[in-house]
Amino acid sequence: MAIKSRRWKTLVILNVLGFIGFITFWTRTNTAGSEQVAEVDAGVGVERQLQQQVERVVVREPFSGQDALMRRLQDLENLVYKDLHGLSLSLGLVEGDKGPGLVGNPASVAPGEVAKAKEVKERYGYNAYLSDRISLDRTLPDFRPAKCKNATFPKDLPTISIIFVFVNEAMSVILRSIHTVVNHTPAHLLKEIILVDDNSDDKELKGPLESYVNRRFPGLVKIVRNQRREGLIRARIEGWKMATGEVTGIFDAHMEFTPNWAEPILARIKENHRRILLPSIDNIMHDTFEAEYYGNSAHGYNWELWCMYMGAPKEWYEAKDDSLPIKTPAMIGCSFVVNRLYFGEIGLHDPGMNVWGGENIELGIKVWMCGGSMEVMPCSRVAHIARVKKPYSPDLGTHTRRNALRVAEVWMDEFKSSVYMAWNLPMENHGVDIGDISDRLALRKRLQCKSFKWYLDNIYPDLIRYNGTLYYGEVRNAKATHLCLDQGDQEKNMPILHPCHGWSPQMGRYTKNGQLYVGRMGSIGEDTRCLMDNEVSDFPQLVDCTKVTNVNQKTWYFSQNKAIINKASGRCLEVKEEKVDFGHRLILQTCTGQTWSFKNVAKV
Ligand SMILES: [Mn+2]
Repeated sequence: MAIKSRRWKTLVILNVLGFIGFITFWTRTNTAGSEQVAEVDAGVGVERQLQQQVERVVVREPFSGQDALMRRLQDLENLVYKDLHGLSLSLGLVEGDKGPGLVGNPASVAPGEVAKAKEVKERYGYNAYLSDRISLDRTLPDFRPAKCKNATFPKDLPTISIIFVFVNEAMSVILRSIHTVVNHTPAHLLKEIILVDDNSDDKELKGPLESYVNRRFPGLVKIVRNQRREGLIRARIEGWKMATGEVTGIFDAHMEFTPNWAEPILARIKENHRRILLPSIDNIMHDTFEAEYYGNSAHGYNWELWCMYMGAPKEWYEAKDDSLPIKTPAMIGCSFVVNRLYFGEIGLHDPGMNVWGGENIELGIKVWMCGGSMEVMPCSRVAHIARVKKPYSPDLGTHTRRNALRVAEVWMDEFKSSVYMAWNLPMENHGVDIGDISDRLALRKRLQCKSFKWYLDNIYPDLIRYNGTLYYGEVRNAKATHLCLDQGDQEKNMPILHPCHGWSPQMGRYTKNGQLYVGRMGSIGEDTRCLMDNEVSDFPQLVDCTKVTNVNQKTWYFSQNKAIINKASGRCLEVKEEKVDFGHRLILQTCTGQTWSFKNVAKV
């Protein structure tokens, strides 16, 4: 339907423009050699404006046959498409300084269009219907720290190729990414834009997108089309192969760029080509397209290798200059800039990873361990739509898990058990086929990279370490194997027995030091709570381990299929049949010989 009505609009507008064009052309050829432009009766105001613009663009040379005629038609076409925005109008889209949502303000659809907009949103994970009405050229508020605004840059910065990867993205959103990057990147630095279509289903993203970019930005845009869906990770690599600029910028195709976003980054890479730079990412709300400032931060991750924002390092705050680059252990992943050849040298993304997730963490770990660095630039700002629904498979976690295990096996040395723990997988016979990693191990060797311990000590000291773990996973008592040790109601600090489900509230860990933790593994900040016998209560408590001053009270003797005995009291953690929720209660009592088992054994 949308395509049909667009086609209809295209026809009408091209007819109108063609008519105006003919008149203009006719008047020009009839006054050839003269500076004077004939007055035409029809469409006076617009016509006059059009003539002035023709004056501006037409190459002045005597009328000489077909060549000149063709050139003039070409000029006319450029005029119509560029200066009068005919091409975007024909697609039902808006260019220039008009329409709703200017300067990043929230926009909304008319009351009568809400239902339609909702339907479109289900498809894309953002309000694509609204996006179609917002100018492809709209600007955003200047969120840069004040000091950035006076910065100057060398003229001879490296050139950049911009790579946008998409699958089934709304056309107006892709075009806004392209328009704003063209608008805000100095032309002499923008080598090319590469669109990687990861086998989208939407027909609009084939011919219509191609003809738009070729006419609107002649010679600037290259398109790579995957014949089958490769996933974001391999699709980025395809785009990189096509690039010729000195630097590559790799982005999601739902971004908006802002003035001077490129220069600070390119200057930083010019100084040292081993730096991977991340623009600061502000948010575009998926519903209203309002731009929202996101504070300056580094990008970290947890042991499942899900990324997250985290505070900048202490030194950055101490320097009291918010325009300085922020050292970061990894990246969120939707936008990064890297010297093209250097990205190749350090092995790009791991092509053996599938679809999405984990590649962003791998790149951070790898670049630091192998002699480079990764930084967030507060002076360089882009905005990104956080989609409520992601493309590709509905269960992205399966891919992320597999990719995370590849990262663990290649890069994490004695810390790799933590990734298995976080996903609650045994370290052997886990049933996840991670594929061949020999190339990646060879890469690490070839680049003579440092150890993961060095990386943790120096680059990501905030990540809580779990490599002192002996056993992990669900914890069962032999007398009630359908029940698992569970953190229970967090407020009450009382662990319980609950039917087993294996999710994080039942994640147990027993360490070399004899501590028994129950609950989700931490990443930075708060750690999991541990079991304590306060020598008074008949029930165990689950508390912040760092606050227990009597070490013996939080220390337990245990080995697989044996009793769990507290060091301070000598009492055992046991179960007792009772009329409580699931028929059994956890208690501390004189040992009666009950035994426990953890689901998994950690191995280095
Ligand atoms: Mn994204």
